[in-house]
Amino acid sequence: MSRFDTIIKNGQLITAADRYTADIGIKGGRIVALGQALGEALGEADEVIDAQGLWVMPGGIDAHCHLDQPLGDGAVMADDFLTGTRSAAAGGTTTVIPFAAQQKGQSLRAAVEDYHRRSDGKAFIDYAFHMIVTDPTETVLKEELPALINEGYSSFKIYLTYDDLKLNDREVLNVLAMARREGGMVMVHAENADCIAYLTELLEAQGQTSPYYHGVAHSAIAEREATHRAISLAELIDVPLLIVHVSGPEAIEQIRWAQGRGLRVYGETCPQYLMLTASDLDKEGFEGAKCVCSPPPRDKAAQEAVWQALESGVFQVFSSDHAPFRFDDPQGKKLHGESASFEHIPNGIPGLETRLSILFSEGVVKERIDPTRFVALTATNPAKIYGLYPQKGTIAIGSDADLTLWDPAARTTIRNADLHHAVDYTPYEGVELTGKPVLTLCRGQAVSRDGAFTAPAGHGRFLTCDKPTPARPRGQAKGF
Ligand code: DUC
Ligand code: ZN
Ligand code: ZN
Repeated sequence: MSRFDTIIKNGQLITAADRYTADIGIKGGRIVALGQALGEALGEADEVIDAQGLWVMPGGIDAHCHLDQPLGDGAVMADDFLTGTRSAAAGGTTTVIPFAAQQKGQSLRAAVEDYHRRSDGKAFIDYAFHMIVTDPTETVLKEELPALINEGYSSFKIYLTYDDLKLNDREVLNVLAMARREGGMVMVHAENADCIAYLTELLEAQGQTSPYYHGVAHSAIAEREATHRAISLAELIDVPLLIVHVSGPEAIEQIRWAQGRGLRVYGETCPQYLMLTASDLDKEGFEGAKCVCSPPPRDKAAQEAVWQALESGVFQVFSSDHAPFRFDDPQGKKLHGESASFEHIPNGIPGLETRLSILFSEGVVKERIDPTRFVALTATNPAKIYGLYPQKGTIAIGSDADLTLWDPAARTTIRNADLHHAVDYTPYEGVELTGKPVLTLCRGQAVSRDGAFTAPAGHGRFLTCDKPTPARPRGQAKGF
């Protein structure tokens, strides 16, 4: 029997901390050796991959994406676990964490069981679940959530907007207190529901209903207010919190303020806030619907603020928020027809496959962030924040051999026809990039090689998550 199943030779290894040239020995899906001149003796490995000239990074962890999530309004997500994880793998991602969403009135346990049925046997890469808590009843808070957190579903999202999802402040406090007791990580969608409803009513009364006005109704002030409120409620309870999909300077300032005061407040942003602006919602006819997401893309100055927050460490996580709706589809963006008001357009844009390449090209190649920070944002920090580290998110002995080999100089142009999701568009059509993932390995198995799939659907395994260390309270609160 060979000492290694696979050796990756001569690559430049990049982790969140280091950058050096070495060989990686893989056995049984794990990294078992790091060194120089591994596998020189004949027969030491079944397979040798020459990574000369390539960068070898931990496979990406996309900690915020939506796959086959049931929606109450008739809209249907285009990607399930098969097409979504296929697309993610082609883009260099080896773990995804989508959402098992509780419908109001539904038990959380039932939502998780349903989501297992939807994912079983379909994924190309590994996956864990966040939960979405919309109905924090006493049973949910006292029984279901504590049990689920202990079983490996250790993070969940709450919403401050959307009528069918939002919690009021008292409910948020109850949920935060439970997270503190049980060690769960809370993610917050921070937009003020009443501000959005007020502006929507005003705009619609004036006939301003095209997709562009989605961005007006979802004001950055509404995002700032909800971000500040979520942080204040978390401070009251003394529990860490992660603000997801932050779009611009107003919310960033709140997070920076909290971090400056020593609070454990984390932030996530996404490619759309680097690449798109409100003008992308202001295209001819219904075209702008392709970029309707919440919070919406803002302006160039906001993009710059998001870059600065990525560079300076205000953000820990860079996710896609892949929320896949087909454009030309009555179950997608055209659910209520092309002349429907913006408020009836399904929210979300696709991005699982393009997330890493965009940050690599725009961030690393253009020298806004260094490669180690790229790894931290896209793999190591999400692994730590969601309880998957060190099994996932790094290159270390004993870690899963989840690795992406990058050609840092390859030039590509994003074309939807070349992507592997089931959505009929990408908001980044025609964007030119430098740097390309050429080989993705999940637990040592090559899954995607130059756009071809080399592992079966079903290779991906469900992962349970530990209670994350970053979810531990500071220990300031009394009486909880
Ligand atoms: N929130 C998300 O997290 N994703 C898509 C749309 C939304 O509002
Ligand atoms: Zn959200
Ligand atoms: Zn989302």
